[in-house]
Amino acid sequence: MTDKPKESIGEQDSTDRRTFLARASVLSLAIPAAGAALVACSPSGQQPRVDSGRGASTTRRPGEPQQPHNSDSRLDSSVLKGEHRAGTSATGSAAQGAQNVAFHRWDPTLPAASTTGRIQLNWHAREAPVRISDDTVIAGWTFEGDIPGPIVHCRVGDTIEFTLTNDADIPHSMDFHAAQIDPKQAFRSVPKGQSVTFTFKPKYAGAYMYHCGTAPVLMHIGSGMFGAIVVSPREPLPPAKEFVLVQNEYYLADAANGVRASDYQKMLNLLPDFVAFNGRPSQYIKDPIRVKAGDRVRFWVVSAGPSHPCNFHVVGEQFDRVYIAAPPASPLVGVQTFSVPPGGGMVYELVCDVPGEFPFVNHGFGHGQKGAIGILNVEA
Ligand SMILES: [Cu+2]
Repeated sequence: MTDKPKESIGEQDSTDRRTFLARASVLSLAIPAAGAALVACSPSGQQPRVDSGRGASTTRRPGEPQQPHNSDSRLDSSVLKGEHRAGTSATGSAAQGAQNVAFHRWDPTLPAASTTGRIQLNWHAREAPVRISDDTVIAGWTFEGDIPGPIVHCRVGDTIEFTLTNDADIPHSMDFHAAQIDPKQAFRSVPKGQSVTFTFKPKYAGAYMYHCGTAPVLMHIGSGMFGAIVVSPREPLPPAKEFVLVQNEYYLADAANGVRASDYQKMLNLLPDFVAFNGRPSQYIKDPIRVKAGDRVRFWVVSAGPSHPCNFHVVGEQFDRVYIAAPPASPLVGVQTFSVPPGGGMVYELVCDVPGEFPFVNHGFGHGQKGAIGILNVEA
């Protein structure tokens, strides 16, 4: 990994387009799969080239520090072009019709796994406004029109046949963390109107992130292109009430025409406006997750980031099992709090011995206070 803290978080006030492009290239080169996705989305549609960084050209003004710059990044960084506000997600149709977008509670219930051993997914990358609370609509970049994207639930060894079609003006892609596959091909960016198809068989159980890997990845995840794929083991886990929680941060510009766009500079500065479970800050305070006393509860928790972990804790409870990797192997027993790193997923189990209202929180309370909090309501 190339670590460039000065360029990532140092100069906060620069809006210079050239500097942004150079930074975006630094980010993409720092992440091999993203770099591959970057070069694979050449406008000419030619064979993707290996992006080692060595062949990168440099575009800079006299006196500017030299940074790696890949000329193919023009397409990916088209977020900066056109009539929308530079460096934000207010592209294409992301902000259109926002006043008419209704709030809906994002259902955290884990859907049943496919019983056929085969799942076909035909998804679209779409720009769409998303209401994340009563008073906030964001200009979203989405999978299937919502944030997070749909939950996928399969079992180890199932076949996932996935197609992404890009309806948006700028390129997008899909990176499933549950796949072992050539990222240069499968996770490549596709321009508007085009599709990418790939097939994989998850090898390990767990809660896995998926996300758009198009450069700058920070911008694409930060604008809403992420979700969870839950891979259950072949041998079913003990019966439980199962829920999926995907944590993410929002970094938002001021409202324009009733919509707040995601702001790339704020993402670089790592200080979110909101942190949410399943895309909506504090939604499960207003409308709790309900179970019965005696139930075993299993949370499949993914931290989508883009930059912060989820320090998951349930007030008044203890986890009798935490699987930091593939369940049912090697559980941690008797855990109060355990952190899911950005880009990771873990499985938390508890038994609700007594009725009551149990807050589940990101115990990094700056994040809890910004919306990474909900209520588990245990009814008698
Ligand atoms: Cu994207």
